[in-house]
Amino acid sequence: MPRVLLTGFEPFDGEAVNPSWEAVRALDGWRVGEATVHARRIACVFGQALRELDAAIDELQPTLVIAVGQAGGRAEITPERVAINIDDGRICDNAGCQPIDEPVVAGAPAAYFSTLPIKAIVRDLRAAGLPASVSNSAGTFVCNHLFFGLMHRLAARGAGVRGGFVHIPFLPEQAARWPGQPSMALAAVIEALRIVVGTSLAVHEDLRETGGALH
Ligand code: PCA
Repeated sequence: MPRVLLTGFEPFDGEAVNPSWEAVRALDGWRVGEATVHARRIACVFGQALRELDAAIDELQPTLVIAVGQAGGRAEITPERVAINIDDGRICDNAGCQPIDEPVVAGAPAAYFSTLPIKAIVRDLRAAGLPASVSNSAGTFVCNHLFFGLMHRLAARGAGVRGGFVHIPFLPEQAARWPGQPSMALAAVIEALRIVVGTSLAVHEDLRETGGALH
């Protein structure tokens, strides 16, 4: 039976929750067609995050891996297009470490593209009434680090396994502490991730939309 690995992060930067873990854990055990979703929580720590991801992939041998992270300040579900080979922490991770301008993997390519159908995902999210856009930067903190490590592993020995990263907004209770910040209700995020998984399983060749319609 095919397995889908969904990862979410532990809270970081003084927050009490991380919506990525709250949302993916709600989908643990979800059967979607032939596939079953497995949720794993990842530390918000450079290095350790990749070791935990590797262990989860070794254990589950998934056919699809979708990592999810919080992007405070964003108002939409944003599938990421590209992971870059740089760690440059604006803040410390949960182990207090702040790498500056270091490669995620020394000697690896500068970047990898997501192998999820990011534009089809945005199309399907919008059709379901959920705000979404393609993002062209996952930042340079632990989310990009995890995304890059995932794509590097899949490129090297993924055997056709597809993967990518999706950033999600704050939950309303987080945004309430930061007046003016956008947020999205947990139920909407969970619904969005169901669509992200379903579209990723169903669509193997992404749309070729031009004109910025899905950006
Ligand atoms: N968001 C952070 C790291 C963990 C998370 O959920 C990021 O965007 O890098």
